[in-house]
Amino acid sequence: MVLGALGARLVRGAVIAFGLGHASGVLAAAPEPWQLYFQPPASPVMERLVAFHDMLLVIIIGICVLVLGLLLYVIVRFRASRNPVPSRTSHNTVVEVLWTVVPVIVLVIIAIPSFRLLYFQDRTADAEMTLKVVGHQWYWSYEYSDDGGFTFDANLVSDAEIKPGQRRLLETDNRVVLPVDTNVRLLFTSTDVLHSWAVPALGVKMDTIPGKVNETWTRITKPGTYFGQCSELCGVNHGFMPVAIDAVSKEDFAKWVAEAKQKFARADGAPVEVATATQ
Ligand SMILES: [Cu+2]
Repeated sequence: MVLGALGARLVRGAVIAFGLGHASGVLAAAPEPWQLYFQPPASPVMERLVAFHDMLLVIIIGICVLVLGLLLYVIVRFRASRNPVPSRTSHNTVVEVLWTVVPVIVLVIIAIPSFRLLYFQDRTADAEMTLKVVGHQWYWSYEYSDDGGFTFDANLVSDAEIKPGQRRLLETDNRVVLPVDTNVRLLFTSTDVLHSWAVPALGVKMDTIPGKVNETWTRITKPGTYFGQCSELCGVNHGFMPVAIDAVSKEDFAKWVAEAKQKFARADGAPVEVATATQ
């Protein structure tokens, strides 16, 4: 147990020591060269995912050490030179019960927090706003469904257009903007094929499926920029439909919404139609 916790801490220490993580005040959560471990968590779900991962790491290391120890013991203690006449033992009821019951107990120990986390990720009872994510070949569109709502597309910034300081293959022409410390209901669908909207720092990875609406939620705990990518093979440009999210204060978000309503208004002034799951 101690070894496992130490291992997890060592890995995390290395991540921070080599400047691969951002210990506090997340500015940009994105994959880094030679990164180990997760991006710094920025939502309650991701915090719990990391804690669950660390717990599993402890259990896995414990099992590996135990099995390796038993193997080494058997190899040394029962080697041919020491046992010229081998034992003919074929059954031992106590040992057989133990190696059945102990793994079952370990699996139950893992299953309980695992199911709790699955239900925690599932949805939030008190969503303060809704963001609908629609997958297309090969870009995302976003619908802010509250207050009349507006919608826009987010396309990859190509290599030809990328500016210094921007992240290649992760930058989009329009970023998603979300307020921090707000329960956001996330709805997902697609107009063509399966995609998957994945943002590691938020612990969100959800398939977008034509004709179906999936739901999860997030609550971003730190202002900053969060990057993600499509994580379901969806065609030739699968690798070129990133996600870029700006998490801002509630006041800044209200300002952005006012601007976005103008910027993304329909030419005829009609309210933006919210796409249905079946197009
Ligand atoms: Cu895709």
